[in-house]
Amino acid sequence: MRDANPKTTYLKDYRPPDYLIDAVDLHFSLDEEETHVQAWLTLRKNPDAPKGPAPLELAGEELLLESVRLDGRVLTPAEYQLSAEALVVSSVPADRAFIVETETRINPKANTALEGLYLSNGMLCTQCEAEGFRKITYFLDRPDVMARYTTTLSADKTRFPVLLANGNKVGEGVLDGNRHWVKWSDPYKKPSYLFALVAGRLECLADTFTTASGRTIDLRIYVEPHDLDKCDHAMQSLKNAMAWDEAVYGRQYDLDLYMIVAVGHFNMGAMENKGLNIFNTKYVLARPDTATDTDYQQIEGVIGHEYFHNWTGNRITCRDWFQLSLKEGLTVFRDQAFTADRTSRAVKRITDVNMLRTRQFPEDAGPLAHPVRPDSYIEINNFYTATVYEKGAEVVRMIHTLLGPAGFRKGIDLYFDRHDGQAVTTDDFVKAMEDANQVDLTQFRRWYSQAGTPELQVEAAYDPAARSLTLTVQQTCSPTPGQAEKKPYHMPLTLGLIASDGSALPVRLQGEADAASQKVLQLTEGKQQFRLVDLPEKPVVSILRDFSAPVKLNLQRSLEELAFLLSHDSDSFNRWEAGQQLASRIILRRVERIQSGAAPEPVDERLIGGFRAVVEQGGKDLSYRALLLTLPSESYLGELMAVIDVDAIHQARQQVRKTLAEMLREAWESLYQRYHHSEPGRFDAAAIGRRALKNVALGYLIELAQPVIDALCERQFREARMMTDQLAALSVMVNSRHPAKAEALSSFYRQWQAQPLVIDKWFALQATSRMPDTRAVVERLLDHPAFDLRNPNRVRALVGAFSQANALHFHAADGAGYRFLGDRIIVLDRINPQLAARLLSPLSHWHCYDENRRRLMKQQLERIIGTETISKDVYEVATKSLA
Ligand code: 0A1
Ligand code: ZN
Repeated sequence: MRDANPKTTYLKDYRPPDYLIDAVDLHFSLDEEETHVQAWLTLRKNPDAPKGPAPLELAGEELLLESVRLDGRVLTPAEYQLSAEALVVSSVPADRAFIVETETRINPKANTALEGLYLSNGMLCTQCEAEGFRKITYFLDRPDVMARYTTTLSADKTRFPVLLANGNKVGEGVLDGNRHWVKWSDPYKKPSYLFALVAGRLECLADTFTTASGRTIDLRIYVEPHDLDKCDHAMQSLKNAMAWDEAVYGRQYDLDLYMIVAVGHFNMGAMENKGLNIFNTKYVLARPDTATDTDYQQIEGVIGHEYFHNWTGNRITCRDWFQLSLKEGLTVFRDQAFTADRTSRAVKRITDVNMLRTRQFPEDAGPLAHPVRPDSYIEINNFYTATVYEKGAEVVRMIHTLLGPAGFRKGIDLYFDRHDGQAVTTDDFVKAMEDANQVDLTQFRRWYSQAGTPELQVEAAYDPAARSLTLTVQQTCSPTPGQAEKKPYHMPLTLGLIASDGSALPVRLQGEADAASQKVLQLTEGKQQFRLVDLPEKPVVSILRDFSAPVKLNLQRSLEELAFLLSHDSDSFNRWEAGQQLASRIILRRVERIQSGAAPEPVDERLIGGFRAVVEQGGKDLSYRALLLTLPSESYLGELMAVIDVDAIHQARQQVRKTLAEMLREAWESLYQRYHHSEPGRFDAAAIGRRALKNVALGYLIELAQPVIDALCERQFREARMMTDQLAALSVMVNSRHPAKAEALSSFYRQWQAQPLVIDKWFALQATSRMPDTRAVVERLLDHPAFDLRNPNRVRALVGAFSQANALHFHAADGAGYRFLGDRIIVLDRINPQLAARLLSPLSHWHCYDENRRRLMKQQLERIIGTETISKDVYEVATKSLA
């Protein structure tokens, strides 16, 4: 291991910094292999820190120190201590401001971890969150140290004609030797993780946005020159996001310039650096023929997310990294609402819940479970998790549901007023919500400190004589590592009641005067009863509408009742949910029969009838209909089993798909015929819906294994002018024994070899195939000339897709899938520890499988831990997974 005994950081040990930095002046002389960094830090003792002298400890890693000065005087080596992690100056003035000046050298080309300053396709760029700034210069690299930055960049004019940093450009000039310089100044105080610079041969798409108060903001999207034709959608998305934040939150942009740079090598999705966002190309570049509808929507979502961070993250930032969800949970909540407003509210909610259930719920149920506000970490980069982001967003959403939109807005306004320019905690956020609404959220705060997914047991008893319904709700939460006992949560349960004719019954709680078509119940006890009155008939209960709390709900229902809700629930989430439950029950019953060797039963008529009604009757939101017609995913079905049986799940689900394909054949055909016309370049919700529905129909039709359908599919592949259609057809071919499959794959490759993002799709499609030779194909693809372990998108497309989106083959009973992943992680860890650690997560779910698989998965984890030179990133995930 690089560090024999990696150190754990605890929330309980938080102390304010001993020193503050008011101003930072940085000078970079940029070069691919030898960048020279001079930093002038204006420091002073923190008045809130304990009095008396304290050594000044500046974090720094992988830096070559050339000199240190204190107030202009060169320090001798005896006056400071240097270690692999820090530069410590023991004696600095305690009673006045002083300047520490350092000169260091770094090698961006050697930086394959993509943290700090690195090279991507010849362009120099930075990634500083969470603790990457210390790989650029010695610094108080913690978010509660906020400073004003000026940055001067100089570089060769030919290789780096464009030089960018945070803030506004305040000067530029030429230098000898074909070099030039540009100076940037950021008037806003910021933590070091928001620092950024970019240098390269870039071109930009420029536009402007006029704010509500009439200021004109320059907008620029910088890309490699050949990508300039794929920036229009990103630009439009940015303008939409700016307008939305003004309309919904009353928040305007605060600098004169907003820049986005797209880079081909990036560990995550994108980064909200002040005034200079750096994005993974995947979330910027789009052209109708290269990007799918999902890509278009995700680009708008991620552009929105980073833009919204300007207020929730940058102006108000985190006190320490345990508070990460302060900015991430809130900003995800904001970007979800933005996308819901821009697309289909129902589809967005369902997509988000699907993601929560298949990624966050397993995390919360496994050895890596941690609270939304974790208590400790070894490597903070391991905590950019579904829990901190997605569950964090659900927690904010519950506050929104409890307070209502107006109350929430009051709370967030107060939060902005109170904390602008500060580094704060999730507690400060909740406090602002409380104070603005005069409510007590003490118990609610448990959502931040307790890990695990609560389970609700709901029973409904109707009393015809009293015309009342008693709902008994019990909540429990299983133990998680370090938390044996859980206390009850405070959560909103949105409730509707439906009459036998499908109409809404008024919801009135006993003792309350008003009735409404739905109500938000407040659950606070471990066991609690709600009495609903004035009910002329026994209602069908529709609870947890819109998925009002991130919980697992158990409520006994007949298949009849589920079919009824699938056709009648006015809550679009619960209507979809009913269909999913209906299908899940039927598929899981089949799984049991497969396991016991019993003959399969025919597929229940209620599912077929329910689907038939959805196919035939319509409804305006076609994307929503496409979701109603999609069976629960294999990973969600797995979530519902005590011991996941990947083979039986796959087989059972396939059988049901095939039956639905056969029974509704004409309906699928007519759907396909109705919507198959290509509509190049159209990305409105209606056109997206038509494509989604048509491609769902095609997916069912191909299960019929008939030459006419094969031909239909091939035609769609060849004639498509939109990537959504081309990829959908190719996916169907790759997952079947289509005779033209091999030819289609190679022609797709030839057509798109110059577009890395499309080639990523080509890798991922093959990695997620259900066909029996998939693992062999994946192994072969490792040797493909276009495969590159240094490019995270490529690694995710092949290794990530195979291990996270192909349960059937990854979990092959002989353990070959696990060994494949173990091998890759060991090699990758030396290149990019952060990415290697993220790829480990499938192995942490060993407890969900049978004895044999458990053993094989743990074997790989042990093997990884036993590897010499393992990073602390991988060490933390692997050891905690086994604990
Ligand atoms: N703050 C970014 C995500 C991000 C986090 C870490 C990174 O590198 C380690 C990069 C990006 C966001 O939420 O979009
Ligand atoms: Zn974020």
